[in-house]
Amino acid sequence: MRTFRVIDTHTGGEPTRTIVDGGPQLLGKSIAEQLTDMRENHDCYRRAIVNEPRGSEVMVGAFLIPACVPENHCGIIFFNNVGYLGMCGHGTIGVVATLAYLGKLRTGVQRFETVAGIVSAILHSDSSVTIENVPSYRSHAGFELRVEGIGKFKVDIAYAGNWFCLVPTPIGYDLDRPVSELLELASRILASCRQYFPEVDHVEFFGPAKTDSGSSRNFVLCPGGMYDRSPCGTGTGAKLACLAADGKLAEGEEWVQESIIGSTFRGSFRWLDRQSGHVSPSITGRAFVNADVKVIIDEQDPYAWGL
Ligand code: PYC
Repeated sequence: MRTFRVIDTHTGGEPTRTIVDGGPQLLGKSIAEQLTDMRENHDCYRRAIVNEPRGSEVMVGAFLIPACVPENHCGIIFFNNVGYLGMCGHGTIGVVATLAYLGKLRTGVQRFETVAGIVSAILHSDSSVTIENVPSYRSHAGFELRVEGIGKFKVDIAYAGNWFCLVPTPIGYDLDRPVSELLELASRILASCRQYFPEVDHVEFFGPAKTDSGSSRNFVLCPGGMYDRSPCGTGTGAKLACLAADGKLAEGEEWVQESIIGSTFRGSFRWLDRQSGHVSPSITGRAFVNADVKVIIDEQDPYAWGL
């Protein structure tokens, strides 16, 4: 019988399950090399904690590894039901809450190594967390996408640690439609978009905010075919990069992104390079710890390592 420890959090409704003890010893000098080792030799840990019967398709996992550079707090490898994520905003907020719960968070701004680059985070006295994401930018503006049976419409393609297809107006769909319909539409858009931009693995719809304090509401399709319950940290970063490029939001101005379930992230950006449109997005949200679990791998259980 093998055991390891995970801490569950949710950030605006979106879960993160962090392996804090008993995970694999990864080989490699950089996080990229360690990701390769995890993917090729220890993928069973990913499947065990995010896939059924222990996990679910909405679960995002995080594995904490020692920092390659001593000043950084630690490295984080994020994963989901179908593979690995370059970065995860709600997940980073969840990891900070987890480290605080364990009493392992140092004070002040902490730097985390992710596959996409360095992300800094600070835990505030009200337990909210602000993360500063990797450099983010819009690569294509108003790209005309044709989707069989739906028609032609314009989308933006942007990077914020993950690649997004941003659909400004969900083509005759409002976000109050049943989630199953939004999922189907977003999946069809993703399939079309990937013919031109194979790197894109998230689709984001935008609609008007539901509350007076909100700037906009979104719906985000994630790579595993499920939708983000939170406003998606990297998705909000991608939106901020587009708003910056369009001159629709000023540096430092606040953008309140509502999720499909009504949870919110507060965002703003700092210019890194106006010419190339690179920004540094900041996202503030709050995560709650909701389980501290001993995972049991019973070698007699055919599904111990997940379906
Ligand atoms: O918050 O960046 C995020 C995220 C990516 C996928 C699910 N959540």
